[in-house]
Amino acid sequence: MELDTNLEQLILKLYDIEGVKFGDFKLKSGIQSPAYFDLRVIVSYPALMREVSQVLWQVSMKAEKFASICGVPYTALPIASVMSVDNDVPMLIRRREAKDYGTKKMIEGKYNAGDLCLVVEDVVTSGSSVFETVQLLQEYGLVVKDAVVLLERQQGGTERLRNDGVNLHSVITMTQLVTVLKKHGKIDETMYNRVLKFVADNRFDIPSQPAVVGNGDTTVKKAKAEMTFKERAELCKNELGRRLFGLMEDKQSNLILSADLTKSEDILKLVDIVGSKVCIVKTHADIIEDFTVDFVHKLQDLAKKHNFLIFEDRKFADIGNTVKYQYNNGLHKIIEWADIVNAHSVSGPGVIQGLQKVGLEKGRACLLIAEMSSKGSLAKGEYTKATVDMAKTYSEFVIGFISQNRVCDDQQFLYMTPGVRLEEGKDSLGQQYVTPSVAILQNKTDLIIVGRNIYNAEDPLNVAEEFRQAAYNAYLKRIS
Ligand code: S5P
Repeated sequence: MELDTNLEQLILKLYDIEGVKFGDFKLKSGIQSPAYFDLRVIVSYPALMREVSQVLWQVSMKAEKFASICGVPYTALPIASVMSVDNDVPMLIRRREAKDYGTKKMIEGKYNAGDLCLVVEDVVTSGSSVFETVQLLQEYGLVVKDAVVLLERQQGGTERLRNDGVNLHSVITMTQLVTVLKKHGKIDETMYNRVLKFVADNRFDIPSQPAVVGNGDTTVKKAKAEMTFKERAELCKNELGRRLFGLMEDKQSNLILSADLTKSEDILKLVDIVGSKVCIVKTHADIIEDFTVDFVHKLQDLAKKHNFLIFEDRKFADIGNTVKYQYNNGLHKIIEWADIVNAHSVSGPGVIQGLQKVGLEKGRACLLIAEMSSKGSLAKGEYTKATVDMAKTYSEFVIGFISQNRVCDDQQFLYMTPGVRLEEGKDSLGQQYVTPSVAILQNKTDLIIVGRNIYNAEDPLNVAEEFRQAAYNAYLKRIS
């Protein structure tokens, strides 16, 4: 466990610039920790930045020969840049801003499918940040076998990553760090013991029976990540929401058809063709030129035949009293036939109160629009956060969100993403598209909403099946 003097000096420098601190710190997770690391400060110390990059480069020699390197954003990004320039090895940049740059490539730089890429990180705790970057690189066809990290906190990250098929090579471990700092009188014996006890007590262990995914030679073992739809159903406070969670798993579909056609006959024809592939059919009643009660009855018959729910994409946005009438009255009488409706949060909680006043007793449910797929949407940042808070307050009626990302961690909610095509891109009126796997795996939403790509297809059934498989397999991968 002896460190050479250069590494000892490096640890002391990191301590001096307050990249490593000791005391009582509340971590993001809410846990109280005696040690805290913030290596972002390194950018203010160029000589130290170079030194860190050099030691990381040295340990990267233990890795299989790689074609490029990629830093985990943000702290490791400048470190990877220095490693790249100093050693003349190409770099890739992983984007983080999926939210506002939905259609942009998430990996920047030149690469070929099958290239080996080394991931660079500053600190590893559970290994999840490194793994997220690895997954994204893999989605773009790159291969990752190794990652390097400056500080391994010894809380199970190395083991978890190994379980995911990634060898983590570290420059310094937490034990080495506190040993050096104690030796040089920077921390006392009590703090030294506290840190080591904290590490031992807060390990992220690998589940005893990891799921096995993949096939043939590429089979890897992965830690179980997340609850299934069926498990999440139990958290949902709305009966229809619970039914939807179950239906998705029974039908193996997290695909929503957006039936944006203007003639009722065309809609019914399309829905009968693809109904078996979807869990929800979404309508825009106000674009249907020949809307009648008869159309509604036929749509409901199809919903029974193919077992899907009906979602009227009305996007209510007025005061409570008005939306109550818009929902219950008027030509469309939406309350009579739509299982699910949605609302903008812009007018405040009154919009939900108005809708739930008539909707709850009929067993209906609502979604809030937390983000939009269109370019320049104002639904972001604080607006999105306030929308999430509103949903939590009214979770008997609100079952989830229209959003491009998993806008909160709460698994009682469903996250539904529009703007999905088999290839990323955009239309001429501001719509921005991501692929099913970006939506479900990377942005961690639950359902995809697809319109034109299906109803304009020559063979809507086959295309719908392609979307169903892509979205459901991405979900299976996420929970495995
Ligand atoms: O942010 C949004 C929210 C919704 S509900 N962006 C969207 O595109 N939608 C709806 O999803 C939109 O009104 C349309 O009905 C569907 C997307 O259709 P597509 O043809 O672009 O797949």
